[in-house]
Amino acid sequence: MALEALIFDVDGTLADTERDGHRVAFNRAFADAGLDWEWSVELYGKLLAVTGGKERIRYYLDHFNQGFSRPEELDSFIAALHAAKTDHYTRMLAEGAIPVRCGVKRLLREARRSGIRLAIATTTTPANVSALLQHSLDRDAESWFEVIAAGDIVPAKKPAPDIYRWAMGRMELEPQACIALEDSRNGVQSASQASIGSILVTTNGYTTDDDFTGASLVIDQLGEPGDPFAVKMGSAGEHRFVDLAMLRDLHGGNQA
Ligand code: XBP
Ligand code: MG
Repeated sequence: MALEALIFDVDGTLADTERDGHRVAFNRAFADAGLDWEWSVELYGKLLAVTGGKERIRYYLDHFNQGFSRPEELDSFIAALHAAKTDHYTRMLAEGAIPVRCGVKRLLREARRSGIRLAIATTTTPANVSALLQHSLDRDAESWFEVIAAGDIVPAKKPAPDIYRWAMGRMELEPQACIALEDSRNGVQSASQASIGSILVTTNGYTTDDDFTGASLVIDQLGEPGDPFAVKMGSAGEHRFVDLAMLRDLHGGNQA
């Protein structure tokens, strides 16, 4: 089946948002609430095992801060903390704190010119996606994507396949017509369980040692002409940076 659509993950894939974005915003929200919690770079790497900010806070309490005396209404306590975190995070993005990753702008521009359909499938909160697209990519970038599937729109977050299924359902697309672009093991599992066979991974500092079973190709970045990617798993043939020709070859190879 011909390649019809690219479905992008957000955090770690479009931009390296976790260490200096989300993590910092969580810590600011904790401080505002008078909590002495401090998520270090190292601890946050462990917490990333769980996707979703609210789910991550709960995982932290269950496994890394069992001594914390929990309020009776734990769900609303976590929801309020998370809402404050989202405010901090979107404000950071509005200040231009996080650029998109190498090659992202170029690839999206080429995809739009060629008429390839674009979508987003992410675990993060919708307001975070809007802020990142608007401030780090382009003022109109939200309109580049036919579907933005994000956050609590599905009850089960990645690695569950639901968010990819939701996006493809909205676009009436078969998984065989799509490529998923991801950065993490949870993301690859989500796309793979949604029957997407073509999965391109660009790793980042937190995911470099993940198990990417199910991915078609794992590289360190999309790259640019003159700034090639390094291949970590699979084969990119003669390609040195990710463009549509490369993605079509990757997708075609997967159909064989
Ligand atoms: C990444 C996530 C999110 C973010 C934090 O999603 O797991 O939870 O870390 O954002 P993806 P929220 O890689 O699928 O883009 O606090 O809004 O959940
Ligand atoms: Mg990701």
